[in-house]
Amino acid sequence: MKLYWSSRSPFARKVMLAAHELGLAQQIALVPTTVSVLQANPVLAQLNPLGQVPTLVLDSGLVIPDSLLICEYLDSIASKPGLIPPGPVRRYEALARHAMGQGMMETLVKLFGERKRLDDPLQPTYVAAFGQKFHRAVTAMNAVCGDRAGQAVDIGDLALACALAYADFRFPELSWRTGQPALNDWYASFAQRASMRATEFVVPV
Ligand SMILES: N[C@@H](CCC(=O)N[C@@H](CS)C(=O)NCC(=O)O)C(=O)O
Repeated sequence: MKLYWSSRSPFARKVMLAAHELGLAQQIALVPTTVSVLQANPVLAQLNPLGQVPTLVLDSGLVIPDSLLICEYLDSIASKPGLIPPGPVRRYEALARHAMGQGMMETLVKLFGERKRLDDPLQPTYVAAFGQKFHRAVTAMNAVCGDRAGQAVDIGDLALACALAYADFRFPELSWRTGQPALNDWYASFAQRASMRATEFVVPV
């Protein structure tokens, strides 16, 4: 299978984190792909009209867009699945944390886009609102991450780790650790995982 992927995309990193955690990384051929909201990548847009990374293309030709859907597919073919736990309680508890991490990533990606819109008089208002949204989510996750101690890694952990790693990568000035000791400890431990080390963000030279 082929993954249209960018070394700067937090959504693509989440997919590769899942692949490493599930022991499937060697089965995925990465296709480095440059995307822009303003200019569709012609090769990718043929496969996924949304023109977004990550996009997975199976050997059968089936195209799977969207990072959560791709993670769900990988979990379904793994010999030891479990990133999306079964049963209504654990499943939706994990997916709810995933939605929070995903929303944090989406907020930061929008914030990154705002840096390029310096001609817009509302730019500072958007920057402030996105920053506040991110900090509210960080505070909420600081309050619950202690419950993850000793639990098996799940999709919610992957999304949260990618969001915080992306904040460090693009927005160190947001200083998300300030006043969030539990989340700082949780992330410091999670960041030691082999999957995190194998999927570091990279800006191509
Ligand atoms: N909901 C999608 C979001 C993917 C996404 O926004 N990817 C960005 C890169 S970080 C992208 O492809 N942007 C180009 C575009 O939206 O046209 C997912 O989780 O996979």
